[in-house]
Order: sequence, then structure tokens, then C-alpha cells
Amino acid sequence: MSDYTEMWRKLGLNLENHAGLLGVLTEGYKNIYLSQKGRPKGMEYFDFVISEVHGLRIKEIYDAKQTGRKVVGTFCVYVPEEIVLATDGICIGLCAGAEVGTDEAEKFIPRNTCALIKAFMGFKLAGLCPYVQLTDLIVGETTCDGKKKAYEIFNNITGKVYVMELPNMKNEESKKLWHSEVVRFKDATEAITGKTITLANMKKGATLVNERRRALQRLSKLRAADPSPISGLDALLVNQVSFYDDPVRFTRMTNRLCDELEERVKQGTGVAPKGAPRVLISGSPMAIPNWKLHSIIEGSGAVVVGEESCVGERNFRDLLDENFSSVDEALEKIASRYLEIDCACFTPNDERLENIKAMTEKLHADGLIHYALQFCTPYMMEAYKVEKAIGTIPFMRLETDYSMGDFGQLKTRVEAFLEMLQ
Ligand code: BJ8
Repeated sequence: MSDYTEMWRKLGLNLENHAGLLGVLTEGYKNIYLSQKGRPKGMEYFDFVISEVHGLRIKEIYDAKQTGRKVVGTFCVYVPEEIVLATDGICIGLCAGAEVGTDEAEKFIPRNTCALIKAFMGFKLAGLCPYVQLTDLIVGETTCDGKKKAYEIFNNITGKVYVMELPNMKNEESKKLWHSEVVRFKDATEAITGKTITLANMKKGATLVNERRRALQRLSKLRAADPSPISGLDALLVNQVSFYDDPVRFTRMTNRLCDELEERVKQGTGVAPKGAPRVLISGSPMAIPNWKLHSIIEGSGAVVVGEESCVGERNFRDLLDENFSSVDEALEKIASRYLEIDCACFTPNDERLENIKAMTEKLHADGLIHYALQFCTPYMMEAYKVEKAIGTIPFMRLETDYSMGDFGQLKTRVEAFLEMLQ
């Protein structure tokens, strides 16, 4: 592996803390990922990506910035990436999946804040996230209250937060508001990149993102096989990597992985024996490197067959209608595509219930684990309706954070749940 110390120094990282973080990540990855048996060969690419998570990809983006390209960081799947790509910008999901910089974060935000928000504050404050250092613009959104208020503080710290106003309902007035926000975002992106969005580059951006969604949809469908040709841990990783890898390369490598998985399905090759309990996870997003619940479930003999989550199905379920003949028309289609997303921040949010039911059927799930980060009120609240909606399918709700303190307790609960599925 190359030495990136000089680049990290130039980016203003805290080199000592950062070395500690990479050490923990490497060790955790070895224990959780590389110890899995019967992995597809196509996962080698993703292993490589993780080994270079703050190395090669950062160098690529760093070099791209020297040529004038701009970098937009995001924390939510409502931010329309097509618009960023249409200006030849680079769009990346920012670090938010590990318990780091908590003490620093708690100087700004309450202790009783969800782990994801604490993590994005903590990564920045502890000097651990090279991605955030590379951004020219950080896009927030008015989703949950925690994020909304944290972005105000995050802007005081970074000076580059732009917030999109996302409505809480999906009526005609809300649709108009959201459309105007998409137009405003297009203007902001053009201003920051100095590029004007044309029909041709809008088409290019739309195709890039849709192709990536298609590859992820393909992966999702392959997990319906019994035995599943890929572990939930590996599929989760692919989804996590989709937020910051180069979209063209990512799509190619994911499709290559899917070619291999198709062969495995034909041959009946799986990661767990045929008939192993199949679990669908639903709820708050699992940002990289949050692998806790998957490792508990799969370490207990079951297989995770899907994630009804933003790091999962909610990110790629809907394609953008590419049949537009002007930039204005593209923006209308973008606005409606993104408002289809069924985040628990919306009320009512019955589409989510329908989508979960459909996923349990398509993926032949034996049970559903509803996962909410502690203090994530929208998802914690919606768990009740999810349980009612899925009828007789065994259901369990879990609330946790990024710490390993409750690992044993969660494992005991998961094992008891899996016994019901046998
Ligand atoms: S579209 S789920 S990515 S808002 S976990 S910060 S909701 S308290 S991340 Fe999300 Fe967009 Fe919705 Fe998806 Fe708040 Fe909950 Fe924390 Fe969350």
C-alpha cells in the first residue's frame, strides 16, 4: 500500500487519530469480512476498495480537484446526484458509520443524539474524514430534527453546508416546494462548479446513476435465491461502497460480481446451507463501517437477504425516467423520482409498509428485524406500523448504536429470534 501521509497532512487530518482509526478498521474488517467462508471472487475488488478507503479513492478525488472538478458531500439519499454529475462534479456520501470523535461531538450536540449524527460531527471534529476535507459543498436536508439542527452547527464548523428543504408530506403543495428546491440545488451546483447544465450532460448524469441503480437492483434480486449466493455482510458492503466509489467503475465491478452470482445460483452454491433462516433488515441506514447487526445475525447461522434501508433498497429501488427532452423536464422528473423515497421522516408513509411487505415476499424472508439507531425517532416510531403491516411474519425490533457494549445482549436476542424461524 502506498504512503498517503503527505496527502492526509495536506488535507488537515489528525494523523495520530487517523492511524488509530485505520488500524481498528483493518482489524475489524479482517475479523468480520475476511473470516467469512465461501465468498464470491468478485468481492476481492471490494476488499481492495476497503483496504484503500482513505487512500487510493481519496487520491483520485484529490487529483480530480487539481483539474478543477468540484466535490459535493452528502448524508442523505434525497440529494439528487444526477445534478452533481451533470456538472462533472464528484458526489460522495460522507463518513458517518463509526463511533469516533464522540467527546468532541458532544461539546456541540446533546448526548441523546443518534449515532449517525454524532459520527459525522465526530469524524470532522476529530480530523478523521478525508472526504469531508475534500468537499466544496456539503448538502444537508430537512429530514429528521436531529440532522436539521446539526447542519446549522456543522455549517458553523465547516462553512460549506447547503440545506435542501424537504417537505414532510407528499401533497401537491409539497411537490411544488420540492421541485423548486431541486431547481435551487441545480443553480447552486452550477454556481459552485462554474458549469452550466445542458441536456446532454444531464442525460449523461442520469444514465450514470441509473446504471449504478440497475447493478444494485440486480444484486438485490440475486439474493432471493436459496441458498443465497452472497452473504448479507458482503451485499451490505457493496451498497456502502456505492456511496463513494467512482460510479462507472463501481457499476462495472458490481455487474461482474452479479455475473458470478448468477453462476452460483445456477449451481446452487451459497454462503449458508439451503434452508438457513432468511432475515430481512428494515430501518435506519447502516453507514460504513457499521456491520454490527449483520455480523451478529450471520455469525448465528442465518443469512441476511435484504436491507430495507437507505444503504440498501431505498437507495436504488426507483430509477429516474430518462425520457426527457429538456433540462427543465429532467428537473421535474428528478423531483418526482426523489419524492418517491419512503423515509420515515414523511407522514403518512404507507408506501414504506407496502415496500417492506413486497420485499419480504420477493426475497422469501422468514423473519424481519426492525433496526433503529437509538434516538432515531422516525424509525423507532414507525416500527409499530411495520410490525402490524407484515402480518404473521416473525418480527423483532432492535435499537442500538455503534458501540460494541451491547454486542452480547443483541446476540442473545437475535439467537432467540432465529430459533423461531427454524
Ligand atoms: S432518507 S433515513 S438517509 S434522512 S438515523 S440522522 S433519520 S435520527 S439518516 Fe436518513 Fe435520508 Fe431518511 Fe435515508 Fe435522523 Fe434517524 Fe439519525 Fe437518520
